Amino acid sequence: HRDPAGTLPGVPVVDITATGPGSTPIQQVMELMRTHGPVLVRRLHGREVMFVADADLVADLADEERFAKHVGPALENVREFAADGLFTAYNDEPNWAKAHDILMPAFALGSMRTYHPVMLKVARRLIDSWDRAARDGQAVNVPDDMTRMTLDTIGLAGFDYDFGSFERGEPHPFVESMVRCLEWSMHRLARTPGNDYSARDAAFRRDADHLAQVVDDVIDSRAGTDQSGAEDLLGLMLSAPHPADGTTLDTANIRNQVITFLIAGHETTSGAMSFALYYLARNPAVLRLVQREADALWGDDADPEPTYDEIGRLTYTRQVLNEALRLWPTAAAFSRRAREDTLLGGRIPMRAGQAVTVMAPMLHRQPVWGDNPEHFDPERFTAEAEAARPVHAFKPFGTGERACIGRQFALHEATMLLAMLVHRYRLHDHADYQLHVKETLTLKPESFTLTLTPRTAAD
Ligand code: MNH
Repeated sequence: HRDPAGTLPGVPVVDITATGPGSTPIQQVMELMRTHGPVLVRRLHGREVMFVADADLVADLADEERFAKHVGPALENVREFAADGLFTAYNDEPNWAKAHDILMPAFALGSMRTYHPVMLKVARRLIDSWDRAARDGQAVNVPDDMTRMTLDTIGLAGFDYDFGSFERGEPHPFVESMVRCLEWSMHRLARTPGNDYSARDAAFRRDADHLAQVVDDVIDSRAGTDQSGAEDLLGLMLSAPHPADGTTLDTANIRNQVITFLIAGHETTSGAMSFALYYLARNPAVLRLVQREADALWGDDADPEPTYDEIGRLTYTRQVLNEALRLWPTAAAFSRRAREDTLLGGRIPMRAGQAVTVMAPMLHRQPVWGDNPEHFDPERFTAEAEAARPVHAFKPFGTGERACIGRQFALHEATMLLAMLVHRYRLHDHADYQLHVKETLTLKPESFTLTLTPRTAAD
């Protein structure tokens, strides 16, 4: 156990027991950091967590020799339904390295070529749905539709399973159960010792069982068929032998991986695209530049067929996504543990096993980002600007060997969709939307809606 936090040199301790973390714990820590600075200890019912956003400290935490991923209390809760899936596995759990080695080839940049046609097919489902809304003068719910799109994409690209989300008025039941499971994981952190939470836990069990059921359905629809030619994620999991020992993943672990990919593969990407559209709707000059980039590729072709290579040329669109992920990194926090007794940043003593949580939204607002960090400006992500900035100042995908495996997947999917949308529609912030960030472990602009009109050659 560590010394009382008060003895850490220069690190303020903030006790939030009186109010609790509420329904927006990430934004609460952001506020605390605005008051107390980018390193603090938050105390809740005597439980302490150190939060860090200081750029030098985060750079130090990226040192894989001295620090590693920590499965913190939030991820311990997610383990209740994702167990030893890649995201929530402990570093030394054998299934982490095994699944990582088997699945890495499926996420190499070149593999995105394989997923491109599926991503395009699902992007067209979204566009069909938005065309109908535009024709009927109906508003679209941006985060709901982005979630439909990303869930269908990971389902089809990963597992050849069709959630058919655009044929449903309500979100797919998998999404509803998943959101409640994530909320349970988040709210469980705020529990007051001694209170009775058995009803909530029972409801959680029902939702977790439902997730498991959907996953069994996904797997069963493939079982018994020859997997040797299947190169999607499920095909690899069912058939690929581990390069080192020749064994495949066991059934229980495959279930955990499928749940993990269905969740990690869609929830954060949909939030990222939603925030990007929010900023585009509010920044007409930026929107113009994204449109110009798309127009340069597709002119006034009303129904372009974007190629894989074209997506790589949408560099400004990619900058817009990065800038949206800077202000609202949708997986906002990740934790690191000391491998040995060490001094964090040369000044904060940490014992072996002790952990800190990196708050990416505040890291992304530190002085290395200039004196107006709240300002949305994709110019921060030109190649020159990136080269001039410390490499660890931007961490929306975590760090080190446990960083996001799906980064290229997310960026390809999101870049293509954004470019297709701005090429096709004018976006109208018809409700004068005031940003309200909803937290369900991940972040989304709640109830953000737009109305759309088709672009004409003149605009
Ligand atoms: Mn993703 C890990 C953010 C898209 C699958 N992801 C992480 C981590 C962050 C993250 C942060 C590290 C967490 C930690 O250190 O505890 N991920 C994102 C964001 C997006 C995203 C912001 C979209 C934008 N992730 C995706 C997609 C997939 C995916 C898409 C799958 C198709 N992510 C993962 C998996 C891990 C992960 C799997 C765990 C990797 C590992 O630990 O081996």
